[in-house]
Amino acid sequence: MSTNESLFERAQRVIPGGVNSPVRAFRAVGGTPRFISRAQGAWMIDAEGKRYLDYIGSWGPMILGHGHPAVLEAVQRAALDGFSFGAPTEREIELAEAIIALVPGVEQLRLVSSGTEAGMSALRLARGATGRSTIVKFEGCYHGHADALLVKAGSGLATFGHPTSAGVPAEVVQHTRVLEYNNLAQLEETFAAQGSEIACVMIEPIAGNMNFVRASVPFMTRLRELCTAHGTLLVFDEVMTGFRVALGGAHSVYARLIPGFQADLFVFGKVIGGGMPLAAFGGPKAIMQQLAPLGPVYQAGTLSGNPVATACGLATLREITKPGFYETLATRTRRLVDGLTVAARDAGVPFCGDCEGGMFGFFFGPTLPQNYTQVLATDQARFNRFFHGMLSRGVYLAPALYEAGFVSAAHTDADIDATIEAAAQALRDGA
Ligand code: KE4
Repeated sequence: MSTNESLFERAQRVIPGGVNSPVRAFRAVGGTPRFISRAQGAWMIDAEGKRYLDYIGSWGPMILGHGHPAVLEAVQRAALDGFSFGAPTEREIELAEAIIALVPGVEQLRLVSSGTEAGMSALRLARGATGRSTIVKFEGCYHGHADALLVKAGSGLATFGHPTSAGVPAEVVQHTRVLEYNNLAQLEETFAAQGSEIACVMIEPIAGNMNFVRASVPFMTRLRELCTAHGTLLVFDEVMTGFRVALGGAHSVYARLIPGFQADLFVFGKVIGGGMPLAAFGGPKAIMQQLAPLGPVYQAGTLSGNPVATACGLATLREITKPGFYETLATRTRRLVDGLTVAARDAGVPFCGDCEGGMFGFFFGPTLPQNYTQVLATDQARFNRFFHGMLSRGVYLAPALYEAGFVSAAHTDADIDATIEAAAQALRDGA
């Protein structure tokens, strides 16, 4: 039987870093990645037959758990009718209608194959619709690997962003401003200086790419006001939070906290594909009709709206729209975070956690970070020890401090209890 080590050695000979997406290589936490053979419900089984309670859920999509019978049946049936046609299908209409019915402010949407593609397309659309080039993002937020979004803050607000990746020419990110998340002063300063040039502000409303950091209500309120005052589009990147933190995504959380709140464009992914390659971007008809073939903003994709992926997404949406789904999921996720908090307190370890719906995060430090710099200041070494302490006890958490965690509908109360017990043991043992 192959072991994870032997598979990793073999993988590294033919795939850069042995993985098809960097975070899977365990480089942030060290050690050998687990090569997963199969998964069922809340569990993943690796190549050595070891079982893990899965809190990655494919980084969000597997909200129902693995192998949900209704989803499996829908995918099998769709596959028998054909994998891909390169022509429109009714199911794409059904999925678009289902998403539009759940997200106020989305009148039309386009289906694509990844969150990166959705974010990149939304960005191009915002620029095309406003005729402006400057965009704003926030440090610690990740919107996929489109060139213009692989950028870190310049030395000053007015200066250009600097690429975070080789291969991205400086001129490609010269119109990207990177601000500090939750920093009202920087927001005011940037809009005062450049408001009329800003096409859009793209934000993760709950930032799951720096573990779990919420945009404060004052910050989000002011961001909306400034975008409105300057004709800038507010783009909610809900690839991770959409249909994960609530049926209405993070937008419904902020719409409840901020009367009349409404983002302009939305980016979705992960849950809406149910684990298949499917993402989307959407917004008001007047903006969306700027897209080819109607308007001047080009965007396309061979497998966009793929018939098997849309079957998977629709079957997933049917399950998560059932009464009580999110109440149960949120209660279980909250119990997990509260349990971890008590376990850390009993072990005398500085710890704090947060969650919304089926998404959670935690830090080894006294208070919840409000921005990327504060995330960096938490105890990463202890995070890494804790990760391995849990992995060795059969609990698979995110293999990086900068990632969020996910609970599925397949996680039982017994699974949550077992996870909390594993944490208590790991922390007692010095994780
Ligand atoms: P994809 O291109 O990976 O489908 O989506 C990009 C993306 C866009 N926006 C947000 C808010 C995202 O979280 C992501 C992707 N999330 C990462 C997890 N941090 C995917 C995991 C990976 O890169 O392997």
